[in-house]
This record gives sequence, C-alpha cells and structure tokens, in this order.
Amino acid sequence: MPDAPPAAPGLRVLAVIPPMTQLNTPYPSTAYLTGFLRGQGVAARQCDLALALVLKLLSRPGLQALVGALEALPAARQTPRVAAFLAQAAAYTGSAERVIAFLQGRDPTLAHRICMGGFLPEGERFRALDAYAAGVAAGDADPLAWAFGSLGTTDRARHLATLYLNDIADVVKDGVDPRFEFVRYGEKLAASQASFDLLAEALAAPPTLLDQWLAQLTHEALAEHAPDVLLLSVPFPGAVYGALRIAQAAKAARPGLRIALGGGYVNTELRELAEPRLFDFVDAVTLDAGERPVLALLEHWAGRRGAGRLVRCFTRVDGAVRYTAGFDPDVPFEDVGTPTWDGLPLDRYLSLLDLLNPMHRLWSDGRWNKLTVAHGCYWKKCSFCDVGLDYIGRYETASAQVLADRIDAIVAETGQTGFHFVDEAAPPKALKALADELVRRGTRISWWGNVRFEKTFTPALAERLAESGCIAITGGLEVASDRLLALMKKGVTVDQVARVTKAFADQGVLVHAYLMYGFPTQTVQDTVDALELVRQLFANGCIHSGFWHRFVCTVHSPVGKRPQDYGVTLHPLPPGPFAKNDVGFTDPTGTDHDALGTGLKKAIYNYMHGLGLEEDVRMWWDFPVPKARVAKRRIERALAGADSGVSA
Ligand code: B12
Repeated sequence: MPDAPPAAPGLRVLAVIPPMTQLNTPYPSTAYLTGFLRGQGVAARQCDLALALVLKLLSRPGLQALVGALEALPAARQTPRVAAFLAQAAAYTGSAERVIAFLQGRDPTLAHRICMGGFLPEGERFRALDAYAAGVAAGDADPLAWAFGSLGTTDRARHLATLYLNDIADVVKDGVDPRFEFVRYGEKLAASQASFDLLAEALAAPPTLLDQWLAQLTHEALAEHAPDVLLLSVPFPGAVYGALRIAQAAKAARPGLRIALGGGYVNTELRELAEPRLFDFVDAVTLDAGERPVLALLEHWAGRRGAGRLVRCFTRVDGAVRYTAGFDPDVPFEDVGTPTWDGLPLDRYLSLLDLLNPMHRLWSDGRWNKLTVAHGCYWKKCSFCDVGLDYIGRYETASAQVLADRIDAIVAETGQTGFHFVDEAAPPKALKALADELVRRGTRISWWGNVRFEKTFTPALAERLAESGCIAITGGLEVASDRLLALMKKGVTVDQVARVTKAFADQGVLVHAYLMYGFPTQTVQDTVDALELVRQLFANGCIHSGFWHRFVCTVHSPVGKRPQDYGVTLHPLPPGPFAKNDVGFTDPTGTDHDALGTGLKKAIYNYMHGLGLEEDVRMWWDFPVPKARVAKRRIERALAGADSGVSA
C-alpha cells in the first residue's frame, strides 16, 4: 500500500517491548510495526523497556539500590541466597558494569580475567559447574571442557558471566519480586488465567523496586519520544504484567495518551476477552496481524474513522467490552514493508551463554535480525497446533525478490548479517526461491529457522540452503512414532525425518528436533520406542540437539476442538472473562507421563554430549519399562534408502 496518504497526520506513535522477552536481541514486533507505519507516513518510534530495565538493574546504582532494598528486608526474608549476595555486595556492585560491557561485546579482553577466576563473585548457580564435573570422564578434570568440548576463552567467560547474572536474578526473586526472570516476568499471572483478579491485585500492590524503575523508564521514554499513542506488544504471557505496569505509569503521567495492546499472547489467549478492568490500563486491544488494526485505530484517534469501523478491536463502551471485527482486508504480506530496528540500541543487547544445548545458544546468544519468510503456515494441519488462528491459518507468501530486498535493507540498516526466520514452519519452496535469489545476488548472510522435516527437503535442497547461509534448522519430530505422527497429522514419517535431518547435517547445518511426550493415546511402549529412535538419530549423526516438551492441549488446536477424535475427554475450563488457552484432559490410556519425562530429559542431555548412545534406552529410567520394539538398525536402513513402508 505505498503512496497512501498518511493515516493519522500529526499523531506520534511509540511502540514498546515490555519486560520481559529476550535480552540478546529485540523481539521483532515493534520493528515490524514501526517499519510498516513509517511506510504509511506515520511518525513511529520504538523502544525496548525490557532491555532498559535489565540494564538499570545491572548498573552500579541499580545494584546499590538492590543492596539497600535487601538490607531493609525483615530477617525472615533474608534467604541464604540474599545473605550470600549481601556478603559479597561490593564485589557485585564493582563488577556488574564491566560484565555488562563484556556481554555487550564492548570489552572482549575481560574474558581472560573472568576465566582466571576471582573476578566474579560466585553464588549458587556456579554449583552447576560441580555437577558437570561429576560427569567428567576419567582424566578430564575440566568441567566446562566436558560440557562444551573445546570451549574458547570468550565462550567460557560468557557462560560464567551468565551464571553470575542468574545469581543476581535469583536474589531479585528472593528479595524483591518472586515473579522475576530475565526472559519472562509474572508469567503465571497471565498464562491461561480465566480471571483477571491475579493481575488486578498485582497491579494494585505497592510498586516494587522493579516497578519503580519501570515507571521511571516509562516516563523517560514519554519525555524522549512525546508520543500521542503507545503500542504495547505482548508476545508471551511473561510480558503482560510488565506491559500493564508501563500502561499504568504512562496513564498516570499523561492521562490523554492513547494505549493499544496487541501481540502473540493477545492473539492466542484473549480472543474472547470480556474483562472491562483491562481497559483501566489500555484503550484498545487488537487481534492478529497488527498492521490493519493499528492503521484503523490511528485513523479513529485522529478523528477520521468511526468506532464502528475499527478492525479486530476490543474497546470498553459504557463499562462493557465491545468487539468490532471491521471489514477492511488485511495488508497483504507482500506489502507489509521492511521491519526497521532504527531506534533500538543494537549494541546494548547481551550475548548470554547457557549450557543446555547448542540450539539454546542461538536463541540466547547473538544479535539476530528477525524476518518472516511467509505469513502463517503452509501445512496448518498438525493437530496439536493452533492451526485455526490467523498467525498460522492465513498463509501468504511474498516473492523471493521482495524477501531478498528486505534482507538487503535490514543488513544495510543494522550492519548485521545474521537472520532468524521466525516462521512457524518456513515453506520449502519459498526457502528454495529465496536461497536461489540470495546466491544470485551474492548476498552473504547466515540464517536459521524452523521447518517441517518433510521430504521436499532433499539433499540437493539442503545443499542449496546451506550455500545460501543456512547454519541451523529446527523442526518437530514430536513423538518419534509413525502411529502418533499420523494421528497428529504431521505429514512426515520417522524415516523421512531421518533422511531430511541427515541431509542438513551432512551440509554442516546444526539440526535440532522438537520432541514431544504425553500426546493422547501415547503408551509407555510408544515412549520407549520413541526414545530408541531418537537415540538412533543421534547415533547416526542426523540430529545434534533436541528438547522434550510435554504435550499441552490448547483450546484452538484440533485436539482441543475435537477431543473425541483423539480418544480424550477435556476438563471444563474455569469460567471467566479473561484468558483462555491451555485445557486439561483425561486420557484413558493412563500413562504416567510425568514419571517418564525425567528419563527422557536425562537421556537427551547425555546424547547431546555424545554419551550413552550405545546403551539400552531402558537405562534412563529408574523403574522398569518394556524393551524397545524398534529394530536396532532402523534409522541406518532408512538412511540407506529402505523405507519401513509407512507413508506420510
Ligand atoms: C519464533 C517464535 C519464538 C522464538 C523466538 C521469538 C522471537 N521472535 O524472537 C522462540 C523459540 C525463542 C520462542 C519462545 C517462546 N514462545 Co514463541 N513464538 C514464535 C512465533 C512462531 C513467531 C514469533 C514472531 O517473531 N512473529 C513475528 C512478529 C512480528 O509477530 P507478532 O509478535 O505476533 O506481531 C504481530 C502481531 O501480533 C501484531 N502486534 C504485535 N504487537 C502488537 C502491539 C499492538 C499494540 C498491536 C495493535 C499489534 C501488535 O502486529 C505484529 C505484526 O503483524 C510465534 C507464533 C507466531 N506465528 O507469531 C510463537 C509464540 C509467540 N510463542 C509462544 C510461546 C508460548 C513461547 C514460549 C513461552 C514457549 C515456552 N513455553 O517456552 C517461549 C517464550 C520465550 C520467552 N522469552 O518467554 C506463543 C504465545 C502464545 C501465548 N500463549 O501467549 C506463540 C503465539 C505460539 C503459540 N501459539 O504457542 N518463540
């Protein structure tokens, strides 16, 4: 929609990332909205108050204030962690700004000092190093070397600095706010909460130190950008409390300010919103892709569009919540424009390094530009997924030229060439066309993202994608069981997954599998067999990393909509006007998935370190489970081309 007249002349917009989302790179929603709005002639800016809050906490004055708050705690709340922190208070306040500069990449030589020991005060989190040491093979006395292989000095220092930050976060939890974490904040107040009561209570409570800082940062942002409209983006439940604290502070400071709320959490959990109290904080709540609803709202607030013509928008009218669906079509994906990171402090994000697995490293380490290859999912059949929702169900593509132009523009703007494609499952055809275009243009980037391990990803395509800069791929293997993959309508078989993952791995691409347990009708035998297949996939070099998620039924998924097709009965949802998402269910199969989960997690952790791959999978459980019924060379045979006869 280029060359349209400005939607809202004179209105200034500020899009905000609230605490908490990610610290290594900006969550992309404000970048998308700001880029789009600027293309429409709107004066749009953005800021990341999640990063700002954490940097405030980790500054010398921030930590001094924390020390003051902890010292003022009654004795009963002086936990051992708080006491240990206070005993080393000077070491923390003296080192934090140095550590932050190091994690921001501004002071790399500090790595040597950190690795030498004695520089960072050490709390409970450092005990994890002893746990690694306990697993050290005979003769290898260095725990980090065991965990990371030949870990370089910089990475080691980053890992130690991450433990140090986590120790500080633990103390904040103990002494200031038990709901605090670096990547989610007050998540439980919002996630699947049918009632707004918990949030309302938390927001009415006297402000904590963090709330006070957030209010101060909000005031500073309002002073700097002088917006007429605030767009608060809540991608996850763990950003809702922070967003509403910002709204509260902003409304108190500027009662005339208009505030809208949107994002992945709203799009998923607030679809049946009927809670008027939310509108004490915000003026409008919009669903799904934000471009069209925001334009409509801005036009409305500029006096150019009536309330009846808002788009996918909840407002409060005479004390009750009203939903206006609107008629205007969505802005096509091809026309949403290029995200812009202008205004975000790209050199201030923190490259953290957790140990768990190599894929976590991509999530938490490094500054990635984010881009969507297509809107929605081309497959949209998986029965555990929210396939009916717009962000999955409305599939739209853009040409490879448009995508490559966006990539070129983003690299020119940010100076950074790493991309995370944030699609639910990037479509193979579009990836191929994009790869061809990137290679043709000689655009040298690195990229990673999520795909479905489907047979279209041939070795030739994997090679082409690697050539275009693909460094890592994630995908759902879910429950490695052909019966359950079919029930899930995943559209892949275990043999296909083996061949596709191997094709990527052979190109040097890091392959991570999302694994699931607890799917309806899953038996103990299914779980043991799935682990045996996962073992073989590791042993044959198909996958390098994996993570087991416990299946959760959501109200928007096919399982949640037609539980009878999956042999389960849903528990009634608690009635309430606020969030709806997870729903409990009874599976007559009766498998104790909690008990099995511990063994699965132990196994994968070891497999990722190349350990235990020759052992019988039953060893990972400390109670008897049946022997795996999978042929010992099943994956090897699949790789050699022999199919087990199952088709997707
Ligand atoms: C990629 C992804 C991830 C990645 C990285 C996130 C990133 N982008 O950097 C990873 C793997 C790390 C991740 C992690 C998690 N994720 Co995730 N993730 C996604 C995914 C697939 C894409 C996100 C994205 O970048 N989209 C592109 C941006 C631009 O879209 P957007 O944020 O939705 O913004 C658009 C609109 O929402 C709207 N909008 C946004 N803000 C605002 C504000 C206003 C005022 C308005 C009007 C409009 C508006 O306009 C934007 C442009 O159209 C989404 C699903 C999806 N397809 O969107 C799930 C999704 C956001 N994730 C989800 C979840 C639950 C999580 C986890 C909590 C999972 C877990 N249990 O650990 C974690 C949270 C991590 C954390 N920090 O707490 C859920 C959230 C739903 C909910 N219940 O709240 C989603 C929706 C998927 C799902 N249905 O389960 N995630």
